[in-house]
Amino acid sequence: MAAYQHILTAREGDVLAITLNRPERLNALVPAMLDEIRAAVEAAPGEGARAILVTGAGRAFCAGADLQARGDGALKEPGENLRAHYNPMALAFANSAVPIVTAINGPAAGAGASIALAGDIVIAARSSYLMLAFAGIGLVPDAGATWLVAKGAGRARALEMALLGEKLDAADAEDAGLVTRTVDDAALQSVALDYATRLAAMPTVALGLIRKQVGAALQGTFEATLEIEAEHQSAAGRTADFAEGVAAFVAKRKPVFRGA
Ligand code: T3D
Repeated sequence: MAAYQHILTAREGDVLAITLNRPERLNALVPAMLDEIRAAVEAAPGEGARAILVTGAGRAFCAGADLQARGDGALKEPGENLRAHYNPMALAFANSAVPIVTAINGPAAGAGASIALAGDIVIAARSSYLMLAFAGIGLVPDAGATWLVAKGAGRARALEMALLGEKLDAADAEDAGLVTRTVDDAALQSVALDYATRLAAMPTVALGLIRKQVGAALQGTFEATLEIEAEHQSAAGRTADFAEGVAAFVAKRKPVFRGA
């Protein structure tokens, strides 16, 4: 596994745990950190990980772009920065071959909210919140936040969150359909790891295809989705895990999926 400067990575069985690790700045994002997150997500399946778990070090999940670094004048103009660093990271999440669980342990603001909501399963600590903190500094939502919130919660909620930039607490985020489950703060990491571990023991190829086809369904027509389902079913049907799933069902035993 590569060594990183701004994130921590650790293996928990077949789960790759990624911890955003700039706690002194609430895990605010700098370009090198975005590149590291992308690299870790992209490398995970090749390194044998069958699920990814993302969380933050310290009291925050992530406070979005590092505004102090921008104050230093060290950064490119924002659009360029998005194309070079944020968008490749967002696409790495969207295109991951393995499922992603995010564990929101505290504030998830700006592009930090985008990362939090990029999980397939989003577990939020009761004290955590989401905040589209963009308009508050004269910017617009980015790193996928517009799409993720509008698709996840609908137009009215997306506009409210993006225009006003207020905090949305975990329980309200769950009600809005943005969060899978809200849990007590003390239980967050174990619940999130349980989900990731469960996903890592499932038929990985099928799960990767499910991620893709749900993404495609949110953008395509019913007819197009039917065709994608058929293509994906052919691919899933060729896996050893499908053979194992059927054999286990017939033998009335628990399947053991190998992820291929
Ligand atoms: O080119 C580009 O970069 C374009 C891309 C933009 C993407 C974006 O994400 S834009 C949105 C950027 N993020 C924000 O505007 C959020 C800024 N942070 C906050 O509003 C608040 O910190 C929070 C609501 C997230 C949390 O508030 P609170 O009261 O719990 O903490 P705090 O006291 O504000 O922050 C604690 C420390 O973290 C503090 O440092 P200090 O005073 O203890 O030395 C604060 O400056 C630092 N910090 C928090 N957020 C950031 C940050 N430092 C740099 N960048 C931050 N985003």
